[in-house]
Amino acid sequence: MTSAQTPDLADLVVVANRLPVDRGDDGEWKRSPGGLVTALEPMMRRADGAWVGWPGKPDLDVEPFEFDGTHLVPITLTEEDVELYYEGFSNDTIWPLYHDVIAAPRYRRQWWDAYVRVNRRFAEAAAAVAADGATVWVQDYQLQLVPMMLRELRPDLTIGYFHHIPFPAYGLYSQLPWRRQVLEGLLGADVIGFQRVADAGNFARAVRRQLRYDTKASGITVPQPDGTTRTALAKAFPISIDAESYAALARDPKVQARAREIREGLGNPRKILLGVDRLDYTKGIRHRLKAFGELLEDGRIEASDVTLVQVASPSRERVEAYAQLRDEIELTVGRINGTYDTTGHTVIRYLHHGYPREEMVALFLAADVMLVTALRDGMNLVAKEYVASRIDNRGALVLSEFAGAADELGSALLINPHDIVGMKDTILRAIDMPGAEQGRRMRALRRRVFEHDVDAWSRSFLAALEQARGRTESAAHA
Ligand code: GDG
Repeated sequence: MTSAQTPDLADLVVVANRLPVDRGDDGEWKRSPGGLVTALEPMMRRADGAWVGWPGKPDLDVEPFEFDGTHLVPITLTEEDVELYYEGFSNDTIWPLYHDVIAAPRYRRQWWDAYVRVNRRFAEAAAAVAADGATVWVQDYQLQLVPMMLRELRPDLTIGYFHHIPFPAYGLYSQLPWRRQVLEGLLGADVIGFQRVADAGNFARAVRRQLRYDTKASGITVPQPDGTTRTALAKAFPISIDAESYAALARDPKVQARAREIREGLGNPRKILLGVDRLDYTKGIRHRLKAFGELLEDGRIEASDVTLVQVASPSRERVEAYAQLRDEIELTVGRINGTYDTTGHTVIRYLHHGYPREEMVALFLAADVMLVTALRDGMNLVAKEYVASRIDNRGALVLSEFAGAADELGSALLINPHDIVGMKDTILRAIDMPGAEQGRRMRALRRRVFEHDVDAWSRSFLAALEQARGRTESAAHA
């Protein structure tokens, strides 16, 4: 990970809220299962990189260490930082505001102060570990101020930022009391990546309206303190998955046997529907349950024929909106099951757990219909994971237009989850989809996901950063 002259400095630095590892109760570090880790792993190995992030537990103070060929730089967050910066500003202000205020964002000055303070801590750690002229790639909404802070500390760096969640329309964004500071923070990057073309457009519009900077195509002209200007690129780079690793799991005879076992365990219903989400109000789980419950009530699906498996993995449980959502979902599931279950059959198998990847793929293989009904979602990787796992070219994907994945996966059955009548019709269509149509659609979906996998994503982002470096260097020599 060293540059030629200066040991311990990295030429490529990733800065993310979380480190790519978790510490077990035994004190051992383990690679965390998250998508971003898988996404960046090949690139980190190629580049001998460093990764700056929080180790995931409050008040944990550990020295930098090597893990699997990557230099890890842990950032300590106190209990108070976690409450104000992470649960507060990141997940109770920015998250609901950027997901079109599905839940009401809360604006607290104390949370903002903590966000600034913690962003500075990340920026300083990244500045300390980056080699001369290094590339730094900042990840996501918890760290929107880091690009500008880093540029001020280290003007020699090439800085990228990727935004994993939506960027809202200006009419909503403008609610944010610190709307200028956040835009200025992001504009510290040379390349600002978004999931959808619409997100990049919303960002450019906010910049024009708030800061009055010129924007042309993807370029934003940013005035510099010395009176010159530089160009920041704001553009869509839709994230993806390691598609081949899902297909490989789906080919594993043990996973296939497990898929059969899951079906049998549910009493071999004619059709299995599946939802897999973090338990989050953006994912449209309540709307999905409403549509499913009404289909049973209307007699359009036969209770003994169908089971909906809903995995709702525990998430942000200390944030009030999440605790409330869990209560609502569990009440609804209980009501539907109480009405339609028999001693031998359940209509909704609700699972409030996280599962290993093998089990997720077995679930994908067992499911005839995958339901992705997000009210707003940056991308939604689950939709792509289902597609990558269907090596048999079977199954139907019902996908919300409000998930970024809808821009790429046009061969899915697209729905507006607010339109319960439309969603009910589409779920029925998915349940009854003929095999030939499943095959036609699934082949088209798979082609897209395999051609645009996560490696292609990180390569295209880094290529844009390299071009930005070229622009800066030629400007410096002009
Ligand atoms: C954010 C954006 C964007 C879930 N439960 C389990 C489990 N998962 C895995 C899924 C998937 C990942 O977690 C969730 O990714 P999503 O994309 O669906 O959603 P967010 O967590 O909201 O992610 C989103 C993403 O960032 C990337 O940019 O797509 O829009 O909101 O990989 O499979 N994995 C395992 N057990 C579980 O119980 N192993």
